[in-house]
Amino acid sequence: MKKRLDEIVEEAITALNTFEDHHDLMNLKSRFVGKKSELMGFMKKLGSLPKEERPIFGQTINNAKNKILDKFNEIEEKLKNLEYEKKIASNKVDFSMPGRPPLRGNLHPLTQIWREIEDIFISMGFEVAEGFDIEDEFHNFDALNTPKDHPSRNLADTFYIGNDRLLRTQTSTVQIRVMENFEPPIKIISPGRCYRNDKPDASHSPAFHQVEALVVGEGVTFADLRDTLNGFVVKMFGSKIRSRFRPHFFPFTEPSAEIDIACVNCGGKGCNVCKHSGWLEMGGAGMVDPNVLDNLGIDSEKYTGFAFGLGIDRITMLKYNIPDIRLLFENDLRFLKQFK
Ligand code: 2NM
Repeated sequence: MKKRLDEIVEEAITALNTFEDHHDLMNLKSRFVGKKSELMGFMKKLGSLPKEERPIFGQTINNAKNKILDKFNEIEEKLKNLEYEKKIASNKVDFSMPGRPPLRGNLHPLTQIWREIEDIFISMGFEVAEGFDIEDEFHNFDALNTPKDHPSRNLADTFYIGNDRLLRTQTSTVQIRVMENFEPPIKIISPGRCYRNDKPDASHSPAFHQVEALVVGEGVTFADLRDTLNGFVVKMFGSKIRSRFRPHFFPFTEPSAEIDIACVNCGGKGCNVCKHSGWLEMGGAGMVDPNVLDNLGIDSEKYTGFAFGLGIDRITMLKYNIPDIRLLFENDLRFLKQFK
């Protein structure tokens, strides 16, 4: 029987080596190790052997069966690889196809404009200074020459959080801190978030963004203020956009002015965006009040300075034609995705 088993293994391996296709392979498997195979026939005869001979014969049959199955598995594996290669050859899998690109986000439109503003002022020789959103009355009001009874100090206008702490209403606080700590010449901008107790509507948000500029040095004049602002407006909105000053009052500057730029939508002819005036309000400016300088230990006989403040939200809305400031704070992805 052992001899016959060796013959069967030999036959099976020879047959498996010459298989034609997968169907063929399955037939061979059934012929050599299936229920009706000669090999399994030996298995059935085991029972008629003397008890002590059964284990050794069983083992021999199993060894033969395993040899055949090993060969079968090896061939089946080869066949699978072959089919895979055929598939590739017939272009069903195209490895040259580009992968699916991962979704990419974009910076918030405010952040984009914020950075653009910084870049413009940096190119004009300014440094960027940032401070704290939570401030005290000295830096937000007293140092800015704001009278104790000024309406902007009112609870209805300013968010107080107790114990001489409030949310800054403008980033001048940063400029006060720079003047406290550094000698002129000073040439900084301070972009940042500010807070005022305003009821939200299309053009107001209780949290908003401002960039203020401060230049202090010997012989700094209103003409420098004009040229600096003009330079910024031209770089931000293009050379055709004109700007103008209107006389105004601020406690911290003298003289003071409000800044308008020609409507970026209609070029000054008059449209809905500029409410048919041809001009858009952009912020305020002025020569730093000598009182402010002296209170911070800067000799106002020797030094003069100018300052201005612009709304980053407003600039962003004008650049991107955004009709409502609240869109900038809602973080609706359908809105934000448009600024790629
Ligand atoms: C504005 C308008 C005008 C301003 C003044 C100062 C400081 F600290 F020098 F006094 N910083 N910023 C200023 C002047 C801000 O915002 C509309």
